[in-house]
Amino acid sequence: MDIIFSPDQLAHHAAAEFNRGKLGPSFEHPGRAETILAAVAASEGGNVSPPEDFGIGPILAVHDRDYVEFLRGVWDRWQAAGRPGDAMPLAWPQPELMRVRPRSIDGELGLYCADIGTPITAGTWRAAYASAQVALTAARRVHEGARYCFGLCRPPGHHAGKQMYMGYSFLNNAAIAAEWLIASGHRRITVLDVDYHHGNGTQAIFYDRADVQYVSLHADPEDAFPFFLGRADETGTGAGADTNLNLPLPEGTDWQAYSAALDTALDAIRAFGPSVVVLSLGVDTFEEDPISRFRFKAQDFVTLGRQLASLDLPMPVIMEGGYAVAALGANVASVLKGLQQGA
Ligand code: Q9C
Ligand code: ZN
Repeated sequence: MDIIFSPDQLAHHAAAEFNRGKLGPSFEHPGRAETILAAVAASEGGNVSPPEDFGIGPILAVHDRDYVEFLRGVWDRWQAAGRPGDAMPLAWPQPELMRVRPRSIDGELGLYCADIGTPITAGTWRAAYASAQVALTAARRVHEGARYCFGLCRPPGHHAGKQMYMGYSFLNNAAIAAEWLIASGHRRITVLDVDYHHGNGTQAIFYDRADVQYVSLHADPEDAFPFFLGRADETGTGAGADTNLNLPLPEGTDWQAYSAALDTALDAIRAFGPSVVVLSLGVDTFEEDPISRFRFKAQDFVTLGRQLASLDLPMPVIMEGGYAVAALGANVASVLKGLQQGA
């Protein structure tokens, strides 16, 4: 399977992150991409290509222009203000406040940011832009006939909304790829999200769309990030009624329980009848993941790949989360192996 990756993606590097009330090293760091790249290049025979540059157009097909311009320029403005650390908001416009754009950079950050775990750094825009181009390139490879292509996206994307960043995500790589595939002539697309966390951004972007189905298996948001979206009764709206399927699962879910829910997900995808499936692949379902609470064993990732292959559909594979760095590359390589072995 071909692998798409750009060294620009290493440019985002948050100095620190709040975890359980304590400032510590960031879980989402450049070493994740490096270890995945080493493992998949070894197991897939070294077919690594840089992304093509699709420009800003396909990004603006998903994200609002003011948000994209904010992301592109915020670091320079933060620097010009003489700030010594990474860029983070000081306040957020909850519903009892007004959603207005203040002159203050601290306030403007709160307009677009939704959590305290996603600092912006000098290289954030460069990395997020490259990550989106990686997803687009993987989508194009599949559109042009490849069965699978691995887009080694980093930073991840599935928490990013049209005008919102959170959960280590700035641009929604999977949504950008899916929208590009629709624009390229596909009439029905599914985004299948197997990251531990609900892909709130992807769901929201396509919630009223009849042509893009979103299907997600994830930790129940009653207990887990992103908390405020991802429940089973969120099924889509308007023209998109019944095109959204959330399968929240309890903490401690192992492969056996997951596999049963995955059968439900795959049946829903077959019923929808897409011509391509964009896979949002997170391996933070692993039992040793430091911020997650499922119990996948290493070998379960091969089985996951094989079960996904039973869809018998072309699939750009878009990297999302996974933070157990020692096993991260092997777990991703296992999914790709299982996909190619087939059901
Ligand atoms: N500070 C993805 O897997 N919560 N994002 C972290 C520890 C945010 C995960 C809690 C988790 C976001 C793409
Ligand atoms: Zn995740």
